[in-house]
Amino acid sequence: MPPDARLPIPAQPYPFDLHPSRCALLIIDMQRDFLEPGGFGEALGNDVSQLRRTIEPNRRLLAAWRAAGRLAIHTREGHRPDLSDLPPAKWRRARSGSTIGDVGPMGRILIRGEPGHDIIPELYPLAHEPVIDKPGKGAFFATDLNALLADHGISQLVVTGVTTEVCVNTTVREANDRGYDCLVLEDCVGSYIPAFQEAGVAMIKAQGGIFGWVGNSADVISALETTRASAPQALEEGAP
Ligand code: TIU
Repeated sequence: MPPDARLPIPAQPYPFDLHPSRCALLIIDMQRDFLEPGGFGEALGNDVSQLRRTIEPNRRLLAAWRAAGRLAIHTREGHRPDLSDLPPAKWRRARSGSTIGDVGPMGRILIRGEPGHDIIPELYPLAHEPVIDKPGKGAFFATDLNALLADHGISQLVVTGVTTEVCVNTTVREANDRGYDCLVLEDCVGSYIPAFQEAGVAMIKAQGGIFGWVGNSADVISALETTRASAPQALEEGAP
């Protein structure tokens, strides 16, 4: 693929001009704590099975993204074991039966280094893929994500993960204000609350794309495969 290749992706409110050499895949918080029973999501009173439909499309997308030799970045929401980066307000509002820092079936809830904090096995990062540990909902707050994207010459993000109206929306808004073009893939983002899935997606693309674009993973995968078919050698070697 030539470095200036552009792939038109069907999206709303209008097609997204994907520039692979300037675009990163940003997978938000696909952690056991949100997707598996016994973690933070369930502690907040949610039915975690609502998110599982996002796993397979994310898995296929990540495989295609890796095959195209492009940058994939993973994020994890969580806190230091001594809770020094946990604002008291977040702790108070996360309280139910158990809360951040309490011991659950996957270790201490939402604490870095614990089994529940890690990415689900289906989407586990490769050794060279950056993992951004974030204490907040947005992936830019109190992290080096912006510096990392600048280092890689990234100006566009394909955004997936959970949950649609919380960490995905917060991150897309942060990214938009920093000048990134964001394409959110509807089938690869999920919410515990069906009405919020719908609203969370709608508010990204409303008003002419006020925060970004909304598309689906099949269109991104087929666009990447088109370029792969035309230059299989270069792509397999991860050349620009
Ligand atoms: N509660 C909820 O829907 N989400 C979060 O707390 N974090 C993320 O979205 N990752």
